[in-house]
Amino acid sequence: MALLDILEFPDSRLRTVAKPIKNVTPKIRQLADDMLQTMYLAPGIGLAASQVNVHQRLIVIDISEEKNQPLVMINPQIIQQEGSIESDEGCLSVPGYYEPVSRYSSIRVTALDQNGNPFEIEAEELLAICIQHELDHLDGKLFVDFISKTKRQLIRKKLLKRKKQN
Ligand code: GNR
Ligand code: NI
Repeated sequence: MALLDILEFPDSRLRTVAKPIKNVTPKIRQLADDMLQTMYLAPGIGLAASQVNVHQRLIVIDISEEKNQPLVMINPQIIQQEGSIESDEGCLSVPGYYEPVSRYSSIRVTALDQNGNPFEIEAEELLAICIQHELDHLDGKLFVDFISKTKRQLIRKKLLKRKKQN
């Protein structure tokens, strides 16, 4: 197990579009484990490989209270979507900031699990929000792309200033 460094906005590497995973190798399984450990420690409810500077289509999620329901999704794809829900979103790559974002309230998603087996899930509310947020990371998008330019630039300025102080 290993803890991974999380890239922070406005790091341009977060804008990389991740590539599909062709083979679910032991290395990919190790990456998923390391991402889960990194996510739990942060703490967060989701993490995309893009955030740890690995530009392959892998996300991990755990929205359970007990933090005992890890979900690994490789090459996730939304195949159905409906409704809308607005909620305050945060991001481990935009630490300390929360802004309202509108998402589909209900989605169906296909993916491969850590053994390379395909599965399909229906997700609603927080799980649906989290999957859409993580999928955006794989496409180089961040929740701050959906807020006003003024707010985004303020967040950018403050995060850069904080980074300098560290
Ligand atoms: O930990 C996280 N919380 C969260 C809250 C509302 C909407 C989305 C998220 S995902 C975030 C972790 C993260 O940055 N994943 O990419
Ligand atoms: Ni995020």
